Amino acid sequence: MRFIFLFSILLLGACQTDSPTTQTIEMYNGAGDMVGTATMNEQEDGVGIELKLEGLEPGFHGIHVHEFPKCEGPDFTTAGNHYNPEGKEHGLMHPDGPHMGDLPNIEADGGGLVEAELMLAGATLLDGKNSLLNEEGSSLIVHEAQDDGVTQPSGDSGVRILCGEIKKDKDSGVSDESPTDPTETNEDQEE
Ligand SMILES: [Cu+2]
Ligand SMILES: [Zn+2]
Repeated sequence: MRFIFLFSILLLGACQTDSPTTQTIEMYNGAGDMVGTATMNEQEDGVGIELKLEGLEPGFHGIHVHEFPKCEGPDFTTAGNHYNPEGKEHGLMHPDGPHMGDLPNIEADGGGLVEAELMLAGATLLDGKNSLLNEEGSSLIVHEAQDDGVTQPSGDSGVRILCGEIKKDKDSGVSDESPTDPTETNEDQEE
């Protein structure tokens, strides 16, 4: 019993450090409201993404990692193109694809909620050619429509509606313009 207790403390401790192998991204809509999170985990074959979102239109939405860690609403064009370090074509069904940042569509339920686990094959949060944290980082973008998996350059997935910045040092780039968000209290200090 005591061992299990100690073990869970250790686990908790591991979650609280800002380890480069786990990172929680805050997702914002075009109006600047935080509408969910994406927790990225380093795994053997890539980066796992645990997604929790609210307030989406029910149905399918394209989602990709884009090349710059810059989410300026309302259109998020500052995030650049899809993350594509290997110079491939867009689309999970494209014969010369996909971009490393391409992900399967997510589906929002009737209440606009998304809970999904995705895998970004071949990517890493550690150092390396395919690191999501190269240069200054990258970003995670959700689109209005679904990604058809073949059309260039973005699967005909429509405008960008949500954006979250993936950065090496999350605290250094915090914008003063962001509205104060009650969910942004320091979770690290919670017990
Ligand atoms: Cu995209
Ligand atoms: Zn793409």
